[in-house]
Amino acid sequence: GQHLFSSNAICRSVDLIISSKGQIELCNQWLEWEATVLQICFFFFFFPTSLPQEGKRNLLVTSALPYVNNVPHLGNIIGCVLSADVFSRYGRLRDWNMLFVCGTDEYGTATENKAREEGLTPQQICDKYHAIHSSIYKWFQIDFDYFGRTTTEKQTEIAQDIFWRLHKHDFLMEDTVEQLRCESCQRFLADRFVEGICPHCTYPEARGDQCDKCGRLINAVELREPQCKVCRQTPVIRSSKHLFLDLPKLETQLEQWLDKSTSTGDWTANAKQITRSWLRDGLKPRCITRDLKWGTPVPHPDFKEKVFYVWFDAPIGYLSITANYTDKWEKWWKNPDQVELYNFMAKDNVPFHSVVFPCSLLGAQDNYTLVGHLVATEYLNYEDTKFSKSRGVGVFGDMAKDTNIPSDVWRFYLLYVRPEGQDSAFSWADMATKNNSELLNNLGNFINRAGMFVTKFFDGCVPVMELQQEDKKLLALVGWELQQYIQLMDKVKIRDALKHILNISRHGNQYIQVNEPWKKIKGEDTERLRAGTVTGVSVNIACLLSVMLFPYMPTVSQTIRDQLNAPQSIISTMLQGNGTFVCALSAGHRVGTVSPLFQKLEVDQIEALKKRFSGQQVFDVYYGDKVRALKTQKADKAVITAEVTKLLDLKKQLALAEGKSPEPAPQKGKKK
Ligand SMILES: *[C@@H]1O[C@H](CO)[C@@H](O)[C@H](O)[C@H]1NC(C)=O
Ligand SMILES: *[C@@H]1O[C@H](CO)[C@@H](O)[C@H](O)[C@H]1NC(C)=O
Ligand SMILES: *[C@@H]1O[C@H](CO)[C@@H](O)[C@H](O)[C@H]1NC(C)=O
Ligand SMILES: *[C@@H]1O[C@H](CO)[C@@H](O)[C@H](O)[C@H]1NC(C)=O
Ligand SMILES: CC(=O)N[C@H]1CO[C@H](CO)[C@@H](O)[C@@H]1O
Repeated sequence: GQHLFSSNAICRSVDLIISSKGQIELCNQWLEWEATVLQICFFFFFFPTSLPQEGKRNLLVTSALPYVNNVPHLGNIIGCVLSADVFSRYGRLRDWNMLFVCGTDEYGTATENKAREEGLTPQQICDKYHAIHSSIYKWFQIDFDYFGRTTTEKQTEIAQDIFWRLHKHDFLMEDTVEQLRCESCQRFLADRFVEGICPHCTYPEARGDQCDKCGRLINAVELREPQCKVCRQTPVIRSSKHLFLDLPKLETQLEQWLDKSTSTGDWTANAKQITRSWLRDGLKPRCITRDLKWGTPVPHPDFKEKVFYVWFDAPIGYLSITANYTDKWEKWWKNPDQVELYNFMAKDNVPFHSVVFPCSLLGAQDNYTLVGHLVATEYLNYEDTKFSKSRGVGVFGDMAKDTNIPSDVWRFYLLYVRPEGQDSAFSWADMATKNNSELLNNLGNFINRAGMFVTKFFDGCVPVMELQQEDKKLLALVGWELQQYIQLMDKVKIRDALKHILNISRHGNQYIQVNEPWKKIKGEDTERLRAGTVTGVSVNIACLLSVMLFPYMPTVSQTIRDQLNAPQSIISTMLQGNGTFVCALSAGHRVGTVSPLFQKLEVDQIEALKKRFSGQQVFDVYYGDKVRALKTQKADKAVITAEVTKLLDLKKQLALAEGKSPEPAPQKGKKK
């Protein structure tokens, strides 16, 4: 039968009791061999193969394109880029051929507006925020093959090509739309630039797309007493001709393809359910054009003044970003037989990836690679409330590094509470507990003890192992956990798989506790041999853990491998079998300098952080409400201005008291 692990792998050297001289020779052999492996790895890591290969699993991984003018918060990071990063790192461990692309989504009204606010051009805004995004993801060690942007020539070229193909195959239709136009600003108003009285609940500050009070969707022209948000003038209704994608005409084809994709691929339950409910309601034609300037121009002569609407344009960004990475991008995107496409996102993005974008590609009829695996997270809350872009509640990507908590620890905790299957919450107290109990006392403690025993009791060389029943039992357990990990990771159950890593070190700690190698080392020869076996087994498990941790905590993984002086090759070989335990550190292998991996997160430190990140929230909510109330009562402008000034002043004081440079709260962004 198939064994969970091959017990003879770890005890290859069981019957070879090597003299101390022999051990040293073995160490030297290892070193030479490692040098060669290092060179080979160097070659592969720095000149990555970027094209699909015959006979390999070729995985194209995307994470939803973050909107450029927001600073992403922790919820955004775990939902898209971090989850995709863990999976693509795992894919490399499995020796699959991976391409991981992402980039900033840069067109649209929100950018135009931000540019106006900051007195810059839209392109300058994009440049500025693209750099902010890049640096945040770099700090979080998100290892994209390419992080691009949508404001490129490739985007125009590919979006227009798809447009003309849809046009040629008769999947576009024209219709007239009534829109609000502000005559004094000389432009059509996007939904979020109009405010007025909600036609349903009479809330006075409803937006053009939705009412914040009653939550109902609104058509901007239905608002009572609409106002342009920029100049406060009353807009007029104008009709304008637009192009629509004929989704009803593509529905049958879409359903056929969905049946196949959802039954053979890994679609999360929420992705399937959201998609089903869209189809159940029947598809309606969707407008793909907008009266804006900042966008991909519509090439049709009758629609010269218009650009593509972002939902049509943005997913095409995956293709154009790949095109900016390699001229042979079509080998990834027009290769449905060889390439498997994984899309990562938060659940609000599902319909665009499961219905709308696939329809664009199906209608364009150019043999595109369609999504085979759709991985959607639920929402991550902040403490017991919601992350709020507009109110600045929660931790945003650029603040994480100011906490002095290492990026690996952030990654660990976010992945530990990943909203996989249900909503979850980020909590400071819980983060401290997990930091101290799981990372420090469990994982870190086991790996550190294993390494320290080798250093202290065996002069830094892995001792000879003679496996007994108890050791084999442990290895069977470890092999089982490893196999669960592989099966879960293959299915993108990132959070569940992490628990198996922690359980391996839990088993390891118990094993050390029961066998007490620190006592046995002082005993008779048989006792000393026993201490050696326990140490050798433990340090090999630590080595396995360093590989299993690589997707989650890349720096810690590297630190462990450095400390154990483990061959670099284990990263690309250890998980290729499925659940086979490999003895990477044979008797005689010399380890490096071993030191603790983690530090304790102290209670007062956590309390201070918690206070710091909720301070802004308190001020914003309190004073924000006050200002809004005054506005509603139509208070004197001077009174409102005074309150706003006070709010800004208080925030500045707060920031100074916390030793930060005062910065404006991150702005609310578009919902995608
Ligand atoms: C896209 O590629 C072109 C040419 O390779 C390069 O000049 C440009 O900077 C790239 N653009 C982005 C946004 O990376
Ligand atoms: C689509 O691409 C695949 C390669 O992935 C190829 O085998 C197939 O013939 C192509 N189909 C069409 C209709 O071009
Ligand atoms: C891991 O170990 C804990 C504690 O022993 C146990 O409660 C849990 O069920 C285990 N988890 C998995 C995924 O095996
Ligand atoms: C394990 O590998 C064998 C072949 O090496 C394969 O047949 C089997 O399906 C794999 N099992 C899992 C659970 O991946
Ligand atoms: C165990 C662990 O990861 N500890 C981390 C907790 O947070 C502190 C920051 O204060 C880090 O230095 C530790 O590494």
